[in-house]
This record gives sequence, C-alpha cells and structure tokens, in this order.
Amino acid sequence: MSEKTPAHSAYFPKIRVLATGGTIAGMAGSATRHEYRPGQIGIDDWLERVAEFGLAAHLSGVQIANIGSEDIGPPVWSALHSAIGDAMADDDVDGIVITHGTDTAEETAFLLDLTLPATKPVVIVGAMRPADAVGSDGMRNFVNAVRVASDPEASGRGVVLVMGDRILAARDARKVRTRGTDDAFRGFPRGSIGLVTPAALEWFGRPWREGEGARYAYSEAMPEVPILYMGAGMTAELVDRILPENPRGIVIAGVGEGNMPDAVRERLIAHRKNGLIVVRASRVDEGLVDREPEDDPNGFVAARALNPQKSRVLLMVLIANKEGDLNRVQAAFDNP
Ligand code: DAS
Repeated sequence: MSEKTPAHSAYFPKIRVLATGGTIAGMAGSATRHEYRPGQIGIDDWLERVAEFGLAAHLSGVQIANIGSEDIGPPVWSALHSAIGDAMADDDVDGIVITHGTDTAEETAFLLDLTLPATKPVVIVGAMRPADAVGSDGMRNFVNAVRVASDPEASGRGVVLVMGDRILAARDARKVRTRGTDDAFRGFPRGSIGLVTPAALEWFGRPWREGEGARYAYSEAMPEVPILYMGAGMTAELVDRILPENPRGIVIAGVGEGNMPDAVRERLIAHRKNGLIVVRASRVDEGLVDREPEDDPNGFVAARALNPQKSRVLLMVLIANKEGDLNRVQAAFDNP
C-alpha cells in the first residue's frame, strides 16, 4: 500500500484508493492518438501525480487490478468487496474511491451498492480519455471523487459514481455515450444527486440510506445470468441456446416496454416450470418497464427502471442469496 501525506499536518480526511485500471489509468503514447491501452499507470505512480495538486486529503492506495473494465467480473468484484469491507471497518479510513473503467462501472457500482453498508462514502470514478490525451478528464474526475469521498454528507447514499462534475447514485448511473466527456454518464430515473468540481460540492436532497447495513450478502458463488437482447423476428430457439446448464435466471432486453415475440414468451414460460426467473427489461434507453397483467400467470418479473445490465446484477445477487419468491424478487426491482 502506498501513502501520500499532504505538506502540512492539519487533519485531512483519510481516503483509501482502490485501483482496478481502465482508461483513467490508460496511456495512448501520444496526446492525439485514439488507440490507447487501459491500466498502464499503477497506483503508486498515480498518487505521485495527484500529490502535485496538494489535495486536502490523505490518500492511501491499493492496486486491486489493472485491466480494462470489460474484463472485470466476480473475481475483481470479490477483491473489491473484501478491500472495501476492510476499509469500512478501519477507523483510520474516512472514505473510499475506486478507479475503474467506464464500460462496466455501472455494474460494479450497483453490485457493491447492493452488498455493502452505506456507512462510509464509496465513490467509483473513471475517465473517457486516457491520461496522456489532449483534454484528458481522468485527473479532474479523480480530484472530484476525492472531494466527494471526503464529505461526510456522501455517507448514507450507498455507492455513487462521479464523472463529468456530476454525482450519480449507483442505482441510477449508466453509460450513455461511447465518446466525449460531457454527459457520458446519465442517471435514470433520478438525475444527478449532486454536482462537484475541484473547488465546490453541492448535494441535491438528503441521504436515503443513512446508517443502513448491506441489503444483501455478497457471495463468491455468483450464478451466470444471461441477457437476451430482443430484435425483430427473433426465434424461441435462441432462448434454449443462451441458457446455461441448470439456468436460474435470465434477463430479456425486450423491445419497447419489455416486449418479445410470442414464441419467445411461450418458451420462457416453459422454462419457468423448472424454476427459471425471467426479468423483462427494455432495450430502450431510459426504458421504464412496469408489470403487466400477463406477468402474473406467466410468472415474469418487471425490471422497472433498471436497464438490462443492472437487472442482471440484481438478479445474480438475489439468486446468490437464494431469493426465489417472485413477490420478493419484484419488490427488489421496485426499490433497488
Ligand atoms: N477501457 C474501457 C474500460 O476499461 C473504457 C474506459 O475505461 O473508459 O472500461
């Protein structure tokens, strides 16, 4: 672990930085080249660079991984969950910052939000441009993330994502652009829960999970839950092909409000008889999916405001926690 103490000895919040790689730690080798490699800067080097800004915080870093977030899943989730649990129990840590690729930041944030207590600030942050690019956004996003993690007001909100001067709750955050630093992430159905710059921080509304413990246990045995993205004319055979051995759950990224061809619906109903949990989400951006009358006889769950990828995370956590009661599963989607 590397430690960076500010020049003078006044009390500063103690922030644990857990680095996983991504573009924020990426290098292109040229300020104008598009191609770059994520995860090129180690946490020690990163904290050296940050020390130049003289932040009013004491930063200690741990390298959890150094990879693109397209390769992040249960193994890194487990390492992060364990490191955050240690930091939460450490009286010498006031807040946690996770540096992470943007491609799957919303899934990691939501997974941790579901399985961690809300008793200390936990902030996930990334970048849309590598560290050596013209107009790189990583260092600004990181300084903003440290500011948020240093504020006691950030506690009681679960995991939050900081990108582009915005603060988004994990349950709302999603990546909506593949390029550009403005609005690369937006919140749905709730927008920003605050705004932050290196010089200012403003919250909108009170914390909604003050003092709350973890809502679900974290499990090392996360089940595989596929997402079947619906397109016009797709056939029922695709359902059988995508389901793993002994399937426990599936998320349908449906057309419109979670709709699908009749043949696909019938095949899913047939699998319901073996205990498969079916969640109807939507491929539509900002796609709210409410229950419809047929969900009761079909035994389907409506994703409500969760997009397909976050519906998958919640369903994985519910199955890992042996939650099979459809009413309780629906309640979890109603209030993520
Ligand atoms: N390199 C991709 C990732 O690690 C993109 C990024 O970080 O922004 O998610």
